[in-house]
Amino acid sequence: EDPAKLAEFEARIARGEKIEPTDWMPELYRKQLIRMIEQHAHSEIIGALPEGTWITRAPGFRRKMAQMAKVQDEVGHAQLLYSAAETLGKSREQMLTDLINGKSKYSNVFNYPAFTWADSNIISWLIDAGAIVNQLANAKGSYGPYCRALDRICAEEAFHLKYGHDAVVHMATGSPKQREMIQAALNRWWTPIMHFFGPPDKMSTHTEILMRWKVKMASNDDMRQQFLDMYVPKIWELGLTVPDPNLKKNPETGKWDYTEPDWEEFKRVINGDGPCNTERLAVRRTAEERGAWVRRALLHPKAKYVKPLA
Ligand code: FAQ
Repeated sequence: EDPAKLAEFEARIARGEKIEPTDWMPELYRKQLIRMIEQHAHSEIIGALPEGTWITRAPGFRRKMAQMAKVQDEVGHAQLLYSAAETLGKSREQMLTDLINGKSKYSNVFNYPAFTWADSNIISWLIDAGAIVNQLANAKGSYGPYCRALDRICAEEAFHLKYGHDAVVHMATGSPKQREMIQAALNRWWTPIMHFFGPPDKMSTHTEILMRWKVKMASNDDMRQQFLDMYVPKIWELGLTVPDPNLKKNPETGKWDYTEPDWEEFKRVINGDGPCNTERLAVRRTAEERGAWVRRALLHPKAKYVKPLA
């Protein structure tokens, strides 16, 4: 790679300029962004599934409507992110093929089941909270199309967070059975949530280069700490407990001490061997097969009402 071009590229990033699709960029920057944005897009469509199963079973009409709107938003986020990734030269079809074949990763958390309505509420509150911590930071990053997509996503996620918080407050201040259900769900989700921010910095493969090029604006451990700072007090406020006896803020370091979640479990889950990986991919595969005729019709040169995409 041309050292002069690389130096200019890095100088632009240092000045806080955005890199746009037609600008020169190192191949590794392109490759890393495709990997990360694609994984993020897949997480949004797969992420729609655990909560999606609760649309028909949400308690009451208003909750059903809100749940449906939220799930629909998540799928919309995937659309924005696939478009952002496409600007880097990988087609949407290829990305979806790689998802279905298990070649691309997506967030660990969506490989766990939402057993009860309370699980769905914990996802809506705390997974969205984690996503916002990550996305607000990275929206200030260097790649224009990804940052603009993240800005729009964050605006909608802010609504999801309020919806999720409201649902959890309702359960936590409800009957003893409701409190028991929400506590049980929190216990089930705590480890996956701790995993959500990625492996500890010392084990992270990509953080160094991604932070140098301002794609990632904070390390995995820093994002995890920020999440704990913002949400552990809110969890405690509701009279709920976190299933980690070692979780406490260390007055000396100003950081949270916690028990390391099982990183072997994390590796298994992100590499295809979690409780729901097979089921999640099977749903996507069916959706692809059933939607194939729509895509064929849209792309047909004689399609009358729709401008061909290609
Ligand atoms: N799950 O070197 P690092 C959402 C992989 S959106 C699965 O630290 P990096 C919205 C990583 O890919 C949630 N895999 O990686 C919603 C790499 O594997 P590779 C998704 C993970 O990229 C809410 C290996 O481990 N958000 O929730 C995970 O520097 C509610 C080494 O790791 C994003 O994708 C994980 N948690 O940092 C929807 C945000 N963590 O590729 C519905 C964008 C790590 O070498 C309902 N992504 N891995 O084979 C990022 O910010 C980063 O990619 C990280 C990982 C922070 C996820």
